Amino acid sequence: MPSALRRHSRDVDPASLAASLERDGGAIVQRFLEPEVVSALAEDYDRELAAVDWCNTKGGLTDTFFGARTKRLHGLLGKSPHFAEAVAHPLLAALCEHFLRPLAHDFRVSTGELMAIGPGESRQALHRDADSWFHYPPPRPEILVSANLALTDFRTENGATVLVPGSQAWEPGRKPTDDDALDHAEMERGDALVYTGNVFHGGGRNETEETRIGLYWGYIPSWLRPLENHVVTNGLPAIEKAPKRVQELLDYKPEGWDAFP
Ligand SMILES: O=C(O)CCC(=O)C(=O)O
Repeated sequence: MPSALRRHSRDVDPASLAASLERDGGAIVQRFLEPEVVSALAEDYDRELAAVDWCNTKGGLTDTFFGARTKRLHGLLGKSPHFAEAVAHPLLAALCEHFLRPLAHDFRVSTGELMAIGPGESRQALHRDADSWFHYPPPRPEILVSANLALTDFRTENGATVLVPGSQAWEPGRKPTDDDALDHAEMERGDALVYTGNVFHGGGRNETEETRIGLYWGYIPSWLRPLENHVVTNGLPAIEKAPKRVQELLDYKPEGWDAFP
């Protein structure tokens, strides 16, 4: 059983990257985006993060899954136009071709979520993101290809994402136990963890005084409904300014939005 995620450079052959995801369910790509784009994203989202409280998506109520000391943002294109560069990343397009093209004619972004894990946050329960479509349980093909871009360094101590390599291929019903090897996706700012919807993972425990910030987004076959309605969360002007392929990936079609404020 593999226990450590492979690390690739940004110029990796997409077939090798796909092979790492087939083996482990995830891999790290170093310097995934240009440092200037990473800085611009971090600056735009820092401003938005400062304006919300911990556990903001649950109205401040303590929630062990969403995290009592975690902030989450959606509508990420409306908050930073640079999100378009993340969404259109060629390596993710190649992974979608590998995992999703056999299932559908095209792909869509399901949701984008900025996840800021604050000091004192505990480890999130290990889960599979593809279980968001719980009416489509395992055994199922990979229906979700995701990235978590490090906007701060990710370390074991500050809440780096925890992943159970190989668990994407487990038999239906098997759940992680203390005997299963965990990998902490330690990354430098600008690296990205890319992973599939069937692999068990979760946010890590943050024992430091820093906030760990990850920019998550994921792609699904175009026939599956996205978790986020991107026009509603981002606003029409942000979508209309985006490149055509990004509009398609965000499930935007020009018809019918005239009445939307
Ligand atoms: O923030 C992370 O590292 C992962 C969080 C996660 O998997 C989730 O909230 O679903």
